[in-house]
Amino acid sequence: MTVSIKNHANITDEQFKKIYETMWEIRYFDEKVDQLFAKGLIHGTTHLAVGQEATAAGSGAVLKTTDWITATHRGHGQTIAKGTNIKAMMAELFGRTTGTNKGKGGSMHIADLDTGNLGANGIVGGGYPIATGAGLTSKMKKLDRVALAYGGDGSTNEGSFHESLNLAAIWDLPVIFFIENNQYGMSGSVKEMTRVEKLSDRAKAYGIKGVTIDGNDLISVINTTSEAVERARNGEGPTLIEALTYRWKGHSKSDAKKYRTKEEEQDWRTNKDPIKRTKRTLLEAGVLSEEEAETLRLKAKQTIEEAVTFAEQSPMVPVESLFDDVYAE
Ligand SMILES: Cc1ncc(C[n+]2csc(CCOP(=O)(O)OP(=O)(O)O)c2C)c(N)n1
Ligand SMILES: [Mg+2]
Repeated sequence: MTVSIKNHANITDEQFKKIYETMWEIRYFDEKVDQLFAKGLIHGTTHLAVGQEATAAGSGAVLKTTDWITATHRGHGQTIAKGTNIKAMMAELFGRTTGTNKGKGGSMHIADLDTGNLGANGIVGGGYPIATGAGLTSKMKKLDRVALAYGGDGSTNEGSFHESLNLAAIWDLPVIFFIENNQYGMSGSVKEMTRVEKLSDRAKAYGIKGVTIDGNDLISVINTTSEAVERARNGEGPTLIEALTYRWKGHSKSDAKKYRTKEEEQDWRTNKDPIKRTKRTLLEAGVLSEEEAETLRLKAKQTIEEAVTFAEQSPMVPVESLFDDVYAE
């Protein structure tokens, strides 16, 4: 049965419950990573997407497993929403052989071809040309697969973004450029970094459709992404989606967040929390009861705890394997 919440993707009640659970998995995963990093159990650096759960969960939910994504440096949520095994993700962060990349990639290189995840990327804007190439593959081989490239607001100032949009436009490629505008690129406010009012206005320069949405509104994310996916599958070319959201935590580690006010942070946390908003929407639509919502939240928490146990009990990467899988045969 479809719910009374009007949605372009015909998401069912059961699917909405799953999406709600996914949002909690994303939140608890990144909260846990934050704690583990502070304890020195995870190394390198990590970029957390706490507060950005609706963009990942909503867009991921309308893609098929065979569709592709390219994730960003802030990509744990995008990866969870696309269906990657959470235990393997956690093991990857712990540098264990059971990780998605056999423990040698870490946070910014998680990739999972089985679920269509072509990989996170430490190069800002690095995913756009890869997704555009995937879109070209799909078109030339008639695969009926779409490619969705996630990016941040800051990445839209990179040359790779503009070149990819132009190529995808002139060749009508089945690509979706999904911008998570979390208001800042490191310490730079988006308002200081571009003269355009909306990042989606940049679509006009390439003659494609661009739309700006409330990225903390799950239904809006689902509707907009599924319309873009439909256009892509129908051969109508790429779409640029700008989803307005906010990262609750610092850019990466060691960020004193001097470039924004406590009041601004508090406003996003209390009044615009995407999980709280989704819960309210689903309760009002009669999709969820308070008890079910609580059960799903606790289930997600449990999933993350089990992932940590799995990672801790997995073997470390042996030194002898240092050069395995580094070069293609
Ligand atoms: C090509 C490139 N330039 C600079 C950096 C350093 N860097 C890492 S993340 C980041 C900010 C990216 O901002 P945005 O695209 O808005 O993503 P967010 O971190 O806000 O999710 C920068 C400048 C990089 N990794 N790659
Ligand atoms: Mg940003």
